[in-house]
Amino acid sequence: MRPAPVQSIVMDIELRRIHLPFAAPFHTALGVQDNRDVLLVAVHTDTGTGWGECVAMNEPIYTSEYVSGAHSVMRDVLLPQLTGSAVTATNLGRLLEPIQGHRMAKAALEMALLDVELRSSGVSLATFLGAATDRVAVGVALGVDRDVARLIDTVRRNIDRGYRRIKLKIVPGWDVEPVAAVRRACGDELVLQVDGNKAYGPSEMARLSALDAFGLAMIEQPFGDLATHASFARTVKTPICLDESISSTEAARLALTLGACSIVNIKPGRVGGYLEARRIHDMCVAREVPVWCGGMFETGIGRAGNLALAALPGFTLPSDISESSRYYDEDITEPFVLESDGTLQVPSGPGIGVVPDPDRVAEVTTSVERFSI
Ligand code: NPG
Repeated sequence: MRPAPVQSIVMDIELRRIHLPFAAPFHTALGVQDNRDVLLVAVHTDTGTGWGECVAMNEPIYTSEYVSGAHSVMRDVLLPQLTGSAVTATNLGRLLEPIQGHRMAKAALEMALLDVELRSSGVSLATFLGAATDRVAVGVALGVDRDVARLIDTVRRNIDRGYRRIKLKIVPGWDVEPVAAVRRACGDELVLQVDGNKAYGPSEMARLSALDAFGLAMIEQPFGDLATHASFARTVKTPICLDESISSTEAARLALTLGACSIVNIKPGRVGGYLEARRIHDMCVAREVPVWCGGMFETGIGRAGNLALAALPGFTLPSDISESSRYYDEDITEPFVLESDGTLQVPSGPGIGVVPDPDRVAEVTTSVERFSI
């Protein structure tokens, strides 16, 4: 049986913005990212403090959510909605039900509540969610690099580092050629997949079908809508995975029913939290659909939570949970370091199993507000 978290009395909620530069810029169809402006949520209760991370990006380029919007909806709508209620991780969804969307903001709040409640019960998030392992196989996502020789070099370095699979970002005009070159240079053994981040239109289907020749593990979200993916999936043998389109269990069920994908990327922030992420996992397991955990350049806080989720038995494909140094020279928690077998250790301590370093957090903080609810 899955353990239930102990309820804590919420005293106040801290909204903290931090600014972290990336170790190197990251190019995708969505543009170039070279830093993250992160919203952290700390829930202070009678039993201690819990931390959550909002994965909304600096700009509304991945989905409509973005960090300043998440901060504002949290302060002006979500927290006032909770005023006067005995809020817990389990009743949060119901309390916030009248508020449409804003899943990344809701997820951050849920994560902080889960952390503090599980901490006071001495249970890890991994155990609470139903983890089947203490190590998670991980891959790495590589940005668009239009210099093929340098791209191959980067792929080789990451294989040598131990990553279990390589995901290449693609954009129209930079897809078949780099994939062919990497496959040729690195051999058939390499587990390789691509991610289009919705950058393609239906007229590019025929061109994308050429990717079938390279034995890819999957093609991830080339288009924006389910119907186009469903017709594409009927013409290619490479499995299709969806990311941006999967906003909830119902969205995932519809995508699978329509044949728009046969693999699901689960990002807890995108779907409104770890509890909904687990529901999607359970639904996919029941349908024998493999899942993996996507990444949003998380700090150690989000990375810890994602490792707990990715330890569930349906996560049979390597997740986008790179080691911390891939994105940050200095994180706000102890860094996650890749094991030689291409896995990361699932935190086993209570709650999310990591705590931010107060000095490091103070160093990168740009604002802090505290609210009583
Ligand atoms: O490892 O955390 C990571 C990043 C993985 O490439 C990654 N994320 O589409 O999944 C994605 C992509 C991304 C997210 C790109 C948000 C841009 C914004």
